[in-house]
Amino acid sequence: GTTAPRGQRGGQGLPSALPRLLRVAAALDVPARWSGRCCCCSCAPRARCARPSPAAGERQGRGREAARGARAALTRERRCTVERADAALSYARFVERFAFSRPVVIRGLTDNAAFRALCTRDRLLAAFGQRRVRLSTANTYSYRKVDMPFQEYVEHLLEPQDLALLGSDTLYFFGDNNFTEWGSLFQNYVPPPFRLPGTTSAYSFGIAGSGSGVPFHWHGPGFSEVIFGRKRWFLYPPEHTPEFHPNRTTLSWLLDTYPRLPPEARPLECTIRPGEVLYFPARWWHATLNLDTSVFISTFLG
Ligand SMILES: O=C(O)CCC(=O)C(=O)O
Repeated sequence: GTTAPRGQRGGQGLPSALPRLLRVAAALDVPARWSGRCCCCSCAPRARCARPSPAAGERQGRGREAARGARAALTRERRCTVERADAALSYARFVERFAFSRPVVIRGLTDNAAFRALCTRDRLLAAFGQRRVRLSTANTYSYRKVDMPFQEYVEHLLEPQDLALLGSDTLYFFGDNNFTEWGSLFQNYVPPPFRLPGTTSAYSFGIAGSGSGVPFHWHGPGFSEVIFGRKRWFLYPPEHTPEFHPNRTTLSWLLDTYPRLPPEARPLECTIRPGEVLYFPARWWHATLNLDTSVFISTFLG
């Protein structure tokens, strides 16, 4: 979507270059994986899961510790502090309680089983593999864009988040969609039925690896739905600017900053799964973390 107010720019190197070992595991309890490929270090093909060199010494120890932390962060589904509702939520109640004041996770609001069937890895590659997609860097102020064939993205870039990478060096496929070329797919998506007066809706579709996500930013209101995978959301009201670095990944924020936050400074948070949509009101700060390789779509109301 559109991004937040302009602010601090420029990278800050991570304190240590963590080894590639930090490719992190997805959780084991997910009903349907998108790729069908296992992506944890213990079962990845050897060549793709390099061990650090013995000379790496102390760095190796730190790396292992960080890898454990990352694995735990992606495996654990913490409690949901966002209000929940189900399909019985009326439009009047949605407007009165949520539309302009607080986020909500609604279960059963849409039925996207048919869309999900079109979004499997094989079907998307068969239909759109040769189409070019536009990737954005996964930082708060997404400036850099890279175009490449969808198949190349899936086969070479769709990997678990590397902890050593900054968000500004991580490419994320979300938004910037070509609605002409991909129209045959998007016309099968059933969006959440709730609209806000005077707004129209626009989709942003994406696919990203486990541990990836978008760091804190804000814009207009909208809905987010995962088609495959689980996505953890972190949200703050407009008056609470979160502590974060705009060029670092959500995963590094979760490992480094989140544990230091006193309870009153913690964000609202919730992990959404297929069959649930999350609504965020205008100007609410939000960051996302894909716990699995995920296929997802936002409906922006603007
Ligand atoms: O789904 C994501 O990872 C990013 C979603 C987001 O930030 C948005 O919809 O504004």
